[in-house]
Amino acid sequence: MRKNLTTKILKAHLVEGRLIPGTDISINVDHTLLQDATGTMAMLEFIAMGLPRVKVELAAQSIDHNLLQTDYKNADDHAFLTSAAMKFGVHLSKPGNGVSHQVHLERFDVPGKVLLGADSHTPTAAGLAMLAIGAGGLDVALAMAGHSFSLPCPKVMGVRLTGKLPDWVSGKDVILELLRRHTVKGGVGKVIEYFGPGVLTLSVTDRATIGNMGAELGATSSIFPSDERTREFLFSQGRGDCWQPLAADEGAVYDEYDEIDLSAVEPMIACPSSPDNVVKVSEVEGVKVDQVIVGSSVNSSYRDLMTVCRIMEGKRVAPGVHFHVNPGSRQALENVAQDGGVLMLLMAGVSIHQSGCLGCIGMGQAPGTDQISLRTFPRNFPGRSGTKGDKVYLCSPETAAAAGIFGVITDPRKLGQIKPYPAVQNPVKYLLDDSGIIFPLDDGSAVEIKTGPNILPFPDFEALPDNLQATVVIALGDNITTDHIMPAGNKVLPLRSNIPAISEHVFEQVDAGFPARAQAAGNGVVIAGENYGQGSSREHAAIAPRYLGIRAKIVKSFARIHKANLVNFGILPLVFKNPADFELFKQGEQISFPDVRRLIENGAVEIPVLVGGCEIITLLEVSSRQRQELLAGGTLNYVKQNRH
Ligand code: MIC
Repeated sequence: MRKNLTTKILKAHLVEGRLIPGTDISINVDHTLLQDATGTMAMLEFIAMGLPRVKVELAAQSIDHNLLQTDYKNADDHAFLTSAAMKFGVHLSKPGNGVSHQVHLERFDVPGKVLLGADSHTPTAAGLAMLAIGAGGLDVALAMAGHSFSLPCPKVMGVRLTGKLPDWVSGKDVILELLRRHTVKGGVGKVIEYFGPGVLTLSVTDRATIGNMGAELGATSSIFPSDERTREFLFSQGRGDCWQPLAADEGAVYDEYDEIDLSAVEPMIACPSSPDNVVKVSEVEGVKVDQVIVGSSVNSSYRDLMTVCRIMEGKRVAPGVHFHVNPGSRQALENVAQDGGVLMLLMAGVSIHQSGCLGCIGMGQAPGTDQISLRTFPRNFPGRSGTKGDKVYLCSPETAAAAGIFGVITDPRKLGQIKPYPAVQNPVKYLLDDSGIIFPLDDGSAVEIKTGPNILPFPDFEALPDNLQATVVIALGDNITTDHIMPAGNKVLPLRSNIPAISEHVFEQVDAGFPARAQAAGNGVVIAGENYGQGSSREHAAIAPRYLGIRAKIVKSFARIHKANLVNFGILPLVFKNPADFELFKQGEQISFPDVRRLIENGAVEIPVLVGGCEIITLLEVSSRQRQELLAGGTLNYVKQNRH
């Protein structure tokens, strides 16, 4: 049968299972990627496995999230991660060197390989034809220890691209158009594979933007073919030897199809406060803007930054607007600087920050009360910027620059009245500088791990009891994000290696009384609607509720990474068999799961729950290995019990 590219890569990496969508498979992992917000915990988990060195072809660790050093905590985490990277053979990208995704794209991504990263935006590597998947930190730590990665076999949605993007329109508009069509749930359980004649017209960095925000569709991953553009990019990075051509077979079959005529794509914008709340920029023109930010996790490459530089060249930022640029990497900034871009931005009144995630994860750059912020970031979930009730829009660098100049949301095609479209291309040969990367030592055994007082050992979680009695601690609606469950921002992020302290912030923006109620309940349950746990890969959205006593979450449907994280930390991920039963579960209700341990041991999919005198059925759809992990109280317990 003629195969699509995703199937070819999965087949080449398959360890267990068959490629039947929805069934469990395990695949070999070639590269792993950690960042500091999820990576401190993941590194602690790797250390707990007791291995002398990582067992993957290439492991990388970036320090890009927790860059503000308002006290010792983040600096201690950086020292811990640096020492651990040196000890275990991991490439370390230093603070200020760049966002993990951009740095990996430039220096490490290899077409055809599998990358597992503790960050939902890991599929940025789609731009270089890598099958890159976001996962919880523990899954990445296990991959670093040489274990295969298990996931439900995805469907493959083929998106045929034709035509060529018009001037003032770029990769961000393509993915926003897909979000408009398919919503934040539309990609769940799928890899989005791009093919067709339009692919060749897109730069690797535009492809990376589209791959990055495939995470917002809920997709398992995204992928582009490896072609001439891929070869040029790898050559420009001095890595031409990594190139190989890769594509779907002619006439390959996909589980689902969509098609985009690139020539017909218009400038798009996601309105507050969801990445799928997308309209044409022309529909919201005239809204006054207070803040514009270009860069961070996505749209922070040379092409994106230099496009903004050229647009701002000889212009001024409108009065009343604060325009920030967060370069994706030092390499991108150095190349922009070499081509005169830094001066263009400074003379226009733009503030240039260090390379890193910054405001994208709420590490600074929070907008003021009622202020409108336009960002090229991937997410605008409520409160994620750090400001309650924030009004954050997501757009392309072109649209961001137009708002910077005019002070109101403006269709960037109007810029054509004042200057020609810059049509910036990525450099043929980048200025290369790896001084921000510490390469692995041949033998790191003598390196001592440095820990600070905020780095606490992983808490003990007990095994699943025979019968479970619990209280409904909270009942929520659809599309609850991990930002709702476990907020980020500069106050909370430094606590990622201190579970007792971070647990006090669970559901902070939704219901500040949650932690106290959960602890008082002893055993607790969370009830919610569709797509529960969408967004980030942060496993703290499972660990911290578990620490507070949450033993089960019963919802209408789960997002993939969050469901896997719940199992990893011993929380039962249950789905209503009859979604209407959702109405029976009110906050404060006492419920019970009779004989739950035996049922799980026996492989039962239907788990009865008693609520207010009725018995309702919930479904536990997990692999047999995950059943063992749930019984043990989590994956770490299971791994420790089975270590011989
Ligand atoms: C995000 O965009 O939410 C992040 C920051 O990249 C996260 C990782 C985190 O929470 O540390 C992600 O998407 O996984």
